[in-house]
Amino acid sequence: MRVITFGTFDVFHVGHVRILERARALGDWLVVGVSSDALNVAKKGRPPVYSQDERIKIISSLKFVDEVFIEESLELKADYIRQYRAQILVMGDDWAGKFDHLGSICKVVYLPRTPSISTTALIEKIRL
Ligand code: C2G
Repeated sequence: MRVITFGTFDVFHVGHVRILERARALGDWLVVGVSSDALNVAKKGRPPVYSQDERIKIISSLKFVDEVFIEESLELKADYIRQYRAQILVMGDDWAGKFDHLGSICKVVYLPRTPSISTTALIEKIRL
């Protein structure tokens, strides 16, 4: 089964590792859409700490990731799912319910987030 997931994966941390590991375990091929710098500027008003090239390099180096591409728009999920022939879409449960409409083209699974860690919390901690 081919699994797809999406994310920014900025300031890479163990919560990111755990969702990717669990996503891969649902099938035997994991494709990861890494959000572009431009998408982050448009949606969050600032670029990520790590550039998209750095984020792509990190995600590509993981043993449980098979394929990586740049996610250029949040609205193109159905196209990416078809293009990469994914049978399962995995998202963290911070997105619960948001992608249920894609259930017509693939199985949609929301996995629990790892508690007590986030890019935002890490940035705050480093700043102190
Ligand atoms: N995550 C997690 N546990 C954490 C932090 C993050 O399981 N403590 C998961 C998120 O639920 C998400 C993935 O790690 O599935 C990547 O998180 P983000 O980089 O915050 O991704 P996000 O900005 O939510 O994705 O189409 C989605 C976009 O690409 C944006």
